[in-house]
Amino acid sequence: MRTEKIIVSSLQEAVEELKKTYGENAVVLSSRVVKRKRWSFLPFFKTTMLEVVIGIPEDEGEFKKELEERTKVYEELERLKSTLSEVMKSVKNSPEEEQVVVGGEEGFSLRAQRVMSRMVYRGVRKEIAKKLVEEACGYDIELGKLDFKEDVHESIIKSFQKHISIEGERIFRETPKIMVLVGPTGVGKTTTIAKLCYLFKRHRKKPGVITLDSYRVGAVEQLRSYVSIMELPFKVADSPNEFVKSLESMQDRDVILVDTAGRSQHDRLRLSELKVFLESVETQVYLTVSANLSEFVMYEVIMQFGMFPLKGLIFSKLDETSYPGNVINVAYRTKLPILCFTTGQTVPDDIVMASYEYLAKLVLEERNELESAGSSP
Ligand SMILES: Nc1nc2c(ncn2[C@@H]2O[C@H](COP(=O)(O)OP(=O)(O)OP(=O)(O)O)[C@@H](O)[C@H]2O)c(=O)[nH]1
Ligand SMILES: [Mg+2]
Repeated sequence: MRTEKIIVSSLQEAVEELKKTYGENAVVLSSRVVKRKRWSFLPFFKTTMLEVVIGIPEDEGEFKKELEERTKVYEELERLKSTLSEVMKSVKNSPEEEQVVVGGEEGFSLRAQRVMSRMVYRGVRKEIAKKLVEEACGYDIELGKLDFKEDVHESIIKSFQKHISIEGERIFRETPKIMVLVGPTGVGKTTTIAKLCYLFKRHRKKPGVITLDSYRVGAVEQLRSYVSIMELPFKVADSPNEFVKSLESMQDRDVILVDTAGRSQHDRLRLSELKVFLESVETQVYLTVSANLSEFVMYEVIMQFGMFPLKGLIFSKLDETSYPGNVINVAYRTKLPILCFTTGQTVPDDIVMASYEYLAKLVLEERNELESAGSSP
């Protein structure tokens, strides 16, 4: 194809000129506005004209081929433009840190990659985030990639349901008879018991409380004051024998919550003492793990307290961690059910019974979005 430039006053004029001079197959390839002197005898007066590049086919077959190629290039450019605008949007909407975490997940849509990045940024391990997002996605034929088939939260929740076990609100329907809270020192066992008592009462259950912690100065008084406000029966048991007697005295209760003294996960002797208490009756043991620990230390705690038949996990001090994703990693790997989270020092408000919805919020939403969504149940 041969090209030529013509100067005309309008596109209409260009098309007419083109047909008249170069025949039916000539085409307009491009045009741009230029300032030109229309009448040479007027030295300064310039007017707006169009410079049009026209293509004149020399050979019909060649011309068609060239036209098709140009169309392909335009289509390619359009596609590139839309991908870029998707990239720009995702860059604009996500905090800077999130962009660097995951990259090169070629098989995933940008949206899926962004969700993965956000999860990793919140502390979920990359391989776990990838697995969870993969499960939440389906193959999108148009994109040629894995993408969410429905709402992102809904899809992630379905994926969590396959991999993470939750106890949560179920304890208010299928209430265990004796719930024992164990865990390292100062993780929040006693305050969690007070919070749980309040929730049981709200669900019209009758709780009672026994403490096995008479070691720490003030421990008994701390719990007694919470329990007396709620007008619940309360006993202190110093020996396995007393423990059994206290349990018997609370037979009318729907649930008995048992507080224990904090034990370091390294103190096997103290842990064994506690084991003697718990062997005397059938109990449901929940391990309280502080959410602000590193994932490694969480496993260490779970291993050492694994000498008890653990029924589930309570993650405390969620308000003190920037990496709630650790909770997902631990639940994903250990398959232990999550009972609840504690989110602050205030009794009874700062507790959230675990749910898949809350887990999804934890790793997908901004911290302030989560707080405004309410941390109480
Ligand atoms: N920030 C924050 N503090 C909490 C939370 N739960 C408990 N605490 C605080 O942690 C401290 C220890 O709480 P306790 O309930 O006494 O902990 P414990 O596990 O019973 O402690 P020991 O009986 O000594 O092993 C207290 O100051 C609580 O107010 C929580 O979810 N977030
Ligand atoms: Mg305590």
